[in-house]
Amino acid sequence: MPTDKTTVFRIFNLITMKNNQTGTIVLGIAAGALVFLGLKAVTSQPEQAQDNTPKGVGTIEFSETNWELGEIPMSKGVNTKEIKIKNPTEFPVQITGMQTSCMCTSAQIVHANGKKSAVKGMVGHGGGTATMLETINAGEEVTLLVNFDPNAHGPDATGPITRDVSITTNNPEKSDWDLTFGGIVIK
Ligand SMILES: [Cu+2]
Repeated sequence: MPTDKTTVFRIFNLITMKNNQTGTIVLGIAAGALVFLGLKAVTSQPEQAQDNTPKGVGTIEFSETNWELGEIPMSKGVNTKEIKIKNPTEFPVQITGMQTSCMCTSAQIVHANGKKSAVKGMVGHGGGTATMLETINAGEEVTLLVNFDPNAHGPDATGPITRDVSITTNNPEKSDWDLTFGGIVIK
């Protein structure tokens, strides 16, 4: 029984010296490999490091920027209007700020998968800050919930109202968006 070492030795001899035919084939293969590697080195471009950083920033568009709620009965409580916000570009965009013009109005972004942003209201009146960081991916459409509470200003605060929702994005060409809605608060 040959040991492992003698087996290796025999194979070595076979490849190098003892068998001319095999040696020629091995040399041929080796030469072919060298030519192949040489050609590859000459013809292939140096590989660029993969860079997945988006080369731009997206923007947003709204299904509506101005709407009328009509009569808003106090008895029905908070009125919620759904607006669609879409990023039609191939780059993500970030909503960096959102606030409303009055403490009776709040706004929240809801993604299709159910993920919700913080609720934003009027800055400085218990509404916290406008700052947020909500990414709208390329091609993504989200829902903006705009909540108006007709009871927020007390039982006598009937009549016409106009409120604004302001949204800021990280798009330097068009960062600020304003939505306006109106209605008539009734008892
Ligand atoms: Cu108000």
